Amino acid sequence: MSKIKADFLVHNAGQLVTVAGYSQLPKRGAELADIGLVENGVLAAQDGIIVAVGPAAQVQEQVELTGDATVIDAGGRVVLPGLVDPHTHVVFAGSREHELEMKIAGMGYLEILAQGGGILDTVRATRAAGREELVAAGRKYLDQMLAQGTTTAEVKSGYGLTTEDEVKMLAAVRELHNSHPVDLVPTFLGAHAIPIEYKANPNAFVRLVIEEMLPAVAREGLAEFCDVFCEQGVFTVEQSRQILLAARRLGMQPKLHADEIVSLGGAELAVELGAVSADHLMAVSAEGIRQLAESVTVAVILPATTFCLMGKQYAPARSMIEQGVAVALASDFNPGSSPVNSMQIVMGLACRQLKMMPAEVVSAVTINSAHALGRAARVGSLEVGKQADLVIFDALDYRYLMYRFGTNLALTVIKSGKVV
Ligand code: IZC
Ligand code: ZN
Repeated sequence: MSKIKADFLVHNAGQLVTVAGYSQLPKRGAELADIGLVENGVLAAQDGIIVAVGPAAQVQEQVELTGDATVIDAGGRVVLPGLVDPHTHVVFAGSREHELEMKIAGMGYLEILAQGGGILDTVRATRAAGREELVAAGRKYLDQMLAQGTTTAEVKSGYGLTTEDEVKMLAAVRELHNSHPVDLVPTFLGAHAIPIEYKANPNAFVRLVIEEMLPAVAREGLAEFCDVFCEQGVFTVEQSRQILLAARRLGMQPKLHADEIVSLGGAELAVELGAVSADHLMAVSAEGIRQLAESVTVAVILPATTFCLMGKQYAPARSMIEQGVAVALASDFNPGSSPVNSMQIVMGLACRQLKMMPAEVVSAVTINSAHALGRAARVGSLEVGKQADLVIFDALDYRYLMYRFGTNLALTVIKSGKVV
């Protein structure tokens, strides 16, 4: 029997968590706890693609190493698929630490925004920044994310709010995607806030998004998805529907900031449009949960946002899982509501605040988050044919990753079969 060539091998993984078997459809209910754990596992790759994975004896029999192969001893530790962060705003200028005092004093997120701060503060800084400045800032944050185990991340525009500045942001995302190891998935979020100059006429801004921004983004092929911040005082359900329908006509698939603070029916709209994901859902209705459970839409939950907003009400993850909603987790990294870019912190919060079990959390930050980005055929699990994106953690049991909190446990991050 001829052996499979491999130029990369990780062996002696005490727990090789493959999350295998769910590349076609996202996991629901009890499937979330099925994480394909292999004891004393080995993974082999060639040219960045996994060629063999499983128990040591089996894989070692199948593969033959090339002369220059990289061989890594995991030292009995935990190995997971590279983490997939399906909701971030990682490209922006400036920062908003001054909001911390306002929030401690009890001021709400939407109140800060209504006074021209919040997102609009970051819009001012981002408009003033050149593309190179955005790329430099984004690179720093992506370095931090990669070092903490994130190998694929979605990135939204939405701090430009003019055609030129939105295109500038997405061009920065493209430049980062082409020059940084983290794979980036671009989303157009021109409808992130009503800019000050359109405050008296929000519908004119919606027209600008539909008639000018979307065609410009589509022309350059700058975004795969389109998102809208559907929220009280931001964009209504009807405005969100119009924007996402127009985006879909131009080939951009819908995503939605849904029911984050006020229950407006965002989840229901996401389902109606067949959106790839409905994100936040802290204020989702019972009907919204019921509809999500019967849909293809992945519910992306962002517990670091609730934590940083000092919110009392987390998204009802347990109820969603029990009713059959496909649940994923993301950081929502942004300069306002979630200055958190560590998926490990999100994982710790998911156990403590969402009452998700550690195995469910593993699925929610790997294969289900890949589904929330339409990337499940390529990443999110350790299976033959997929990208060799994996992380060796300084842990002997995967539950230790959620048990510890706030320390980066990623020891070695491997992207497309290369240590980064
Ligand atoms: O900059 O505040 N929720 N958009 C919707 C955000 C948070 C990002 C921000
Ligand atoms: Zn967001």
